Amino acid sequence: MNGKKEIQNKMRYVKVYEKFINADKDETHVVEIKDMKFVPKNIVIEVGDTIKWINEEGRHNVNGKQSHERNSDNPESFGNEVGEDWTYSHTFTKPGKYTYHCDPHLGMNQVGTITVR
Ligand SMILES: [Cu+2]
Repeated sequence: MNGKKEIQNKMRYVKVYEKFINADKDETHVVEIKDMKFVPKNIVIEVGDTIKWINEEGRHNVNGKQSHERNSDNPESFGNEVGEDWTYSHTFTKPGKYTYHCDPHLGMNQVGTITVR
């Protein structure tokens, strides 16, 4: 058998295998609060992934709770209390589109979206 072709075939198996492994890997995505904004503002993740928000710039929070009218269509609630210098993590187990915002700065449009697929 042609040696080069054999290697190409093996590489193809490796790539398929890597894709399979990575599809199963739960990832953590970081969203930072910078200049009264969530960065990135909109993010797409996979079911089982975690978002870790990092706030090192003043008083903020994450409000993705269904009890707030903006977020009533969220598949599940998430969020934390207003405060300084925190990190907050949430693992998303339900697919769908989520909205959230910062309560003190909703008027300044400090908002974000998460699409879980
Ligand atoms: Cu804020």
